[in-house]
Amino acid sequence: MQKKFFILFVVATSFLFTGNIQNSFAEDFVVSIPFGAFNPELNTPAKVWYDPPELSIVEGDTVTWVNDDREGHTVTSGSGAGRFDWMDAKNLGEPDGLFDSLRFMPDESWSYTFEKAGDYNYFCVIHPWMEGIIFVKPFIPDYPHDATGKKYEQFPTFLITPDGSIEINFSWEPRVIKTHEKTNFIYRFYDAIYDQPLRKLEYDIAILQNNQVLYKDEGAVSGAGGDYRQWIFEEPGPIIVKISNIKPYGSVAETQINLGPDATARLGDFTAMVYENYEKKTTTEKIVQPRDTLQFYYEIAVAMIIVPAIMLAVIVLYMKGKKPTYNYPERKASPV
Ligand SMILES: [Cu+2]
Repeated sequence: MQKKFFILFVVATSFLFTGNIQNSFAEDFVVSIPFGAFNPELNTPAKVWYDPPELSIVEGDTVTWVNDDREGHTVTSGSGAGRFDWMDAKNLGEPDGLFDSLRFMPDESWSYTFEKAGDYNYFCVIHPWMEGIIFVKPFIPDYPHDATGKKYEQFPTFLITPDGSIEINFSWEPRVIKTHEKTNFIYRFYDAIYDQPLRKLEYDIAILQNNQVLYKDEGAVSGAGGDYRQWIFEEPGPIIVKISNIKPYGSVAETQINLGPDATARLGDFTAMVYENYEKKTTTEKIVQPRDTLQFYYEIAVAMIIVPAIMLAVIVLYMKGKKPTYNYPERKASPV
């Protein structure tokens, strides 16, 4: 049983970061080269030379150009001459080598799939005044998914540590992780045999992106019901959240499973993708990790004791200073 989990773990990990995110909702678009496109004077029925001349699509979408004209044309990436530059300066445009349909004849078509976000200018090398542009937006799945784009059918997602002892439930908010925006990673530990929540575990957590450790907390202690960590990513790209070295903290009498001292196989990796934030270009928010929160509360507690204590001391001293001194009249002993 344990071996099986370990194999599953190794297989699952080795599949990471091998493929690109697939846009399974990829769409097909058609751009017509209308009758008369060959004529720069526009004294033909053609109002534009590629129809539509501007098109917005998403990564993975395919555009098909259909030649509805009576002459051969090309769809060639690069900057065209423009109508007046061509007429006045005999500018022929400049291909950039990204894609080129070569000449295709009336009633023929040519397709191209745009895999990467960006703005793509194109033109016809035969009629360099013919220009168009394709705006390719990044594909962002609106469901929780791992770094390869594979959907988490269940979210929070979960895994069982290779030693078969602990189930880690893991999720994050918001579900689409973007740069310059706070992401909250939330996780809970359960014993994998009786499915009971585990409290007070000691563990290490690290957040990695592009082979760099962005955040690391060793010897963290989970609170009741689990724990969380916040992070703001500055760069887009796949991330791994590594939870490892899970150990009992103090006594774990609440559980029926026995967590031995060897924690080497008590770990789990979760992956996700960070996307470029097109609305927000800088980080303005601040994050406070639970550990810092505890520190913060500790400081508040200290302040709550020390501040009144000092005030009390000041008051006492003040009172002492003001204390009226009595001149006790000498008592004369009166004979009884
Ligand atoms: Cu042409």
